[in-house]
Amino acid sequence: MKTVDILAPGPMMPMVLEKLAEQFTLHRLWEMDDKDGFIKANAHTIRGLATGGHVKCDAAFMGQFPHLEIIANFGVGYDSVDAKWAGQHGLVVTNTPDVLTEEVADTCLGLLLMTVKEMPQSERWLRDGKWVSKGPYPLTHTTLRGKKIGIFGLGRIGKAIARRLEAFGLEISYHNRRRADDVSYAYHDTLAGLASAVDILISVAPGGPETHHIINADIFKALGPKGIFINIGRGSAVDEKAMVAALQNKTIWSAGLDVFENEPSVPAELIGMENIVLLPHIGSATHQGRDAMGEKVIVNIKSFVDGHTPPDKVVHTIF
Ligand code: NAP
Ligand code: 8YV
Repeated sequence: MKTVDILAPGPMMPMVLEKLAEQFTLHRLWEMDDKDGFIKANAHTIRGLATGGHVKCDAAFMGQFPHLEIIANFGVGYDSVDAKWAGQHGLVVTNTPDVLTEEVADTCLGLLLMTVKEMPQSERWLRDGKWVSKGPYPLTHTTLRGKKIGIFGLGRIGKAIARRLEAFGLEISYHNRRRADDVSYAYHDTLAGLASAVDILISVAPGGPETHHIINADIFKALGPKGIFINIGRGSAVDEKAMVAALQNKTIWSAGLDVFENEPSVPAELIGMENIVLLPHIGSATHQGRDAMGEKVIVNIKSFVDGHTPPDKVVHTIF
């Protein structure tokens, strides 16, 4: 008998919804006409939320459910969940780490190469017939050779990116709040220090209040006029207006961006820039990667309901 009520506030992968519905009583809030009415009538039955990237699970939302115990997030980044509030109120938050690490690192390397080697631009040149009408694509403005790379957020994905960059023969340094004891890359105790020491800054740091707009005008100034900024972490970590200005004024040279502040909206100024590369948040976007993430959502909820500590309980909720 299905005895545990799980609420999905927004759409999720069909596979996740199907498996949840097999094991639990699943409520699909986003499909309901009278969402407030449903919550008023049923809030006391809900024990778990299954949620994904763009649905805000803040205190006001979670606080409506008096018997809520677990929030299972689809995504390693759980910045849309107020995990601190959840922890303070005895709720467990889980995420989907590890299974997407190598996938996202692959995407990051692709984005880096596309940006530095102007691959989308040169492909457009070919498709537009310019190879025939104008001749070869112009030599690229820059190269990866001899470049110093800084990684902001040297965690699981950051280290997977760094391992790939080592094979490229590039010098790596990083900034985290704490020095990582399992790497020998140069550590900078400030983000500004890292930005001023490198040619290319890669952000793979989480979103949330601690990193909000941490990459601002000062950081772009420190990166400098030949600098390239790659973001595969979270758009909210960047002051997007400052980044647009830095690109327009040539405070930095270029950027490769997989994530944005108000997805899926991307500022028109960025869309109009020929010399930057924009991807629609595809870091983990393969069937294999997303299926593995979906499995984790199910396993985390099931394990919690069965009375265990879920394997991916996030650290914010451990006091
Ligand atoms: P992780 O292992 O937790 O790594 C995060 C790293 O960031 C840690 O090394 C942490 O080190 C550092 N960090 C956290 N807060 C910081 C702060 N305020 N200042 C400086 N450093 C800070 O996480 P992960 O699995 O690598 O994932 C990282 C992020 O990538 C996710 O949170 C998500 O936002 C993003 N992501 C994006 C995609 C995509 O599709 N584009 C896919 C997956 C993940 P300290 O604790 O020492 O500071
Ligand atoms: C997903 C991500 O695209 O895991 C993350 O933190 O950013 C991506 O893997 C996203 O979470 C799906 O909503």
